[in-house]
Amino acid sequence: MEGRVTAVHSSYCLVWAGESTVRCSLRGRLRHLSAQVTAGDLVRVSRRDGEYLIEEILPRKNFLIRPPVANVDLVVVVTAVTHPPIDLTYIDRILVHLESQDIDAVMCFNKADIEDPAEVRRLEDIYRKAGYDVVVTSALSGEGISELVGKMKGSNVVLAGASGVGKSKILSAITQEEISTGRLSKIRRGRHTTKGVTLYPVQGGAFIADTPGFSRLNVVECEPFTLAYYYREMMDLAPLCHFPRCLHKTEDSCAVREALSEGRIAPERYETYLALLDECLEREKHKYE
Ligand SMILES: Nc1nc2c(ncn2[C@@H]2O[C@H](COP(=O)(O)OP(=O)(O)OP(=O)(O)O)[C@@H](O)[C@H]2O)c(=O)[nH]1
Ligand SMILES: [Mg+2]
Ligand SMILES: [Zn+2]
Repeated sequence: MEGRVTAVHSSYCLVWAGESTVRCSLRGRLRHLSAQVTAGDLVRVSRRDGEYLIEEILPRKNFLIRPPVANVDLVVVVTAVTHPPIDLTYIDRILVHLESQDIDAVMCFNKADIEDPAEVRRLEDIYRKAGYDVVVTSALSGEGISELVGKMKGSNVVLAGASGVGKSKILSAITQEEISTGRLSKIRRGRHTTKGVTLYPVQGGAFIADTPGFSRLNVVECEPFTLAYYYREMMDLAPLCHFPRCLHKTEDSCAVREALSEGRIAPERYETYLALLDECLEREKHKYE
């Protein structure tokens, strides 16, 4: 039978096999797999002497490094507006990484119950215009939670975003599981009962994983001229620029800057593009030192 790995412990894995979770051993010749198997993996499982064994890890369609989850269909990028203050470069760094891995993303503006609705709408518009699906939620009041679940059907979903934006709270609103929030989640994380991430089954065949907010994310690792191809609103324009390796910075006949001046690209997105571009250029410079 086939199933999806939902958690990895040091000597066994939990595998969701259709309608329940089974505990699968990694013994004998399979022991070497314990280093490789990750939450999200699709596996073939056999039953011998009443015990489940993982026979094979099926080929992965992708692999997210931070957090380590295999076969991700959708990442929900969660943010607040002022609690904590939104960091557009942090968000766009995640979105660029996901575009480069060909993983779909949805933007989620959480804490709608305490944020200024006008400001939420302004930020919503920026990401809608950029080509992203957006949902506004309050994990506290429940607003938008069923809409978010509706976007998840059948998918392997990861919640990502800065610390304190409400990822764990959203997960518990979705799964009705008692998952500690705030200070408690940190204590929980320190215990290391599971290696890496735990996936929770959700109605409709979906899975969802919580992750801790990362204070540092990897620098964008792409050639400078390819960065615009990871901005949804720029990817179709970049090939129209006069220079084939246009950086959309100061070059003449630049389709991206033209779209910016005509209001088709949000200045906020262009600003994070320039910030991430500088990182790419910096990296390139050191590559040849
Ligand atoms: N008012 C309000 N507070 C919320 C909402 N969602 C979460 N919070 C609160 O915000 C704080 C942080 O929530 P968490 O769910 O722990 O945030 P997190 O994103 O999981 O943070 P890390 O695990 O550190 O990455 C907690 O005190 C929550 O109760 C919301 O929709 N509205
Ligand atoms: Mg959390
Ligand atoms: Zn250009």
